[in-house]
Amino acid sequence: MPDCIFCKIIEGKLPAQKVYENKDLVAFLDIHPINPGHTLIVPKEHCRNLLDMPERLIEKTFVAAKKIAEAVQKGTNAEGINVGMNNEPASGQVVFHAHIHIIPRYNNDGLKLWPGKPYQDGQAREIQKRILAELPKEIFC
Ligand code: DGP
Repeated sequence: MPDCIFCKIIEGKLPAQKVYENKDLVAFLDIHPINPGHTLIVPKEHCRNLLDMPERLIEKTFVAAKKIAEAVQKGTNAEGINVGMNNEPASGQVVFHAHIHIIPRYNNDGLKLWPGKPYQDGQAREIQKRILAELPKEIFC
């Protein structure tokens, strides 16, 4: 994709602090880290986000993410790791080339988890029904 920052990093047209690379994906340090060592795992094939990724690539990317998360945790002496993907602007996605965030965390790093909010009466059952109606049956093989 000509205007994609991550495609340019993958092609070597923009610099990045890479920590891992194979034929399917690359991992490099996020330029605006939540904590030092915040790493992005990026499939080389241009996909918009998780919902656009073929399953074979999801498998490869998440298996690599687990291994890279272990290295990031050890290399930064982190006490925990957040692993996440933002999908679409409402969730915070700003770079529209799929990527997994690996974020080192510390017990006293001052970052709060997202606040939860309680369901209203009947709301959980209703949303459960709507999600079930959207799930393809073959997913439960
Ligand atoms: P997201 O909100 O999930 O789309 O996160 C995009 C992340 O990409 C954000 O944390 C900052 C990072 N980022 C943006 N541009 C660059 C860049 O040119 N180089 C690197 N290394 N990271 C970038």
